Amino acid sequence: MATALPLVARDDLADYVRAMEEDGYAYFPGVLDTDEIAALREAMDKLTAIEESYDRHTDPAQHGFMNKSINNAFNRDSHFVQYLDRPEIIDLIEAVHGADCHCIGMTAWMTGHGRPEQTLHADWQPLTLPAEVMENPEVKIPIFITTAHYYLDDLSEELGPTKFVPGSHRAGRRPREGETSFKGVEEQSIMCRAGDCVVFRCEVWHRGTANTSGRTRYLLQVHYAQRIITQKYPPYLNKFQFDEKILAQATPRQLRLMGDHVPSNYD
Ligand SMILES: O=C(O)CCC(=O)C(=O)O
Ligand SMILES: [Fe+2]
Repeated sequence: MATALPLVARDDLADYVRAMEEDGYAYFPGVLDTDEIAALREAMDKLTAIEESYDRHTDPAQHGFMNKSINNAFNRDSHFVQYLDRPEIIDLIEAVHGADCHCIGMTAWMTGHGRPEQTLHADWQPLTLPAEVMENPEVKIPIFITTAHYYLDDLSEELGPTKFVPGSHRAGRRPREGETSFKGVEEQSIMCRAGDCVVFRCEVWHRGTANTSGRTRYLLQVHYAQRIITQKYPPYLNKFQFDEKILAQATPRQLRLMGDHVPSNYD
């Protein structure tokens, strides 16, 4: 039987930062209320895939399961803009990436019945270092990229929870083929409730799992990074255009998160 990942709310921002350093992830219970969950699911349902923007919406008859993922949802419907800087979450993001950090992507992701198991992976491994270096407590790797997962369902094993190997960001490498644990700690399921948010750093070993539930899992992913790391807003070469109406409504902080920066290195 799969084990559930410990999900513990922290007392203050310093504790949340410590969780990112020690465990590689942090948990925020009940971020969205029932109405917000329903509104976000509805907004996700309304989105349509634009092939040029690398969106996907598969036909289950051909692909085996429904997979709808819409990139940069904040630019598609103003409803999503508030998820650039959701209170509490953004405080942690700015604390770990710096006050000039930005959003490198926002994906509205719906995965249907039949979605297969993913293999364990790190979303990005910025540095590969020997185990003896990583075991030195003085070695502190900056947090380069994080993802906030807003879960919009009560998770069950059937719906396909994300699995994490807690502490695996200290491996200094990606998981090897077939590896399911780090230092004796096995992968564990995020069995959270609709409206909860989990923030994790890019080096944490994790994976999506099979959806055998007969239902669709709704997940909003917001990716953040240190400013020096590029934003991923396809289509590229001048083809991505911000929606003027969305820019006109955005706050200065939301504009900065979309890329409205003051000059810095290399500018
Ligand atoms: O679907 C999930 O729960 C996680 C997916 C994931 O880690 C990925 O696609 O990189
Ligand atoms: Fe991933």
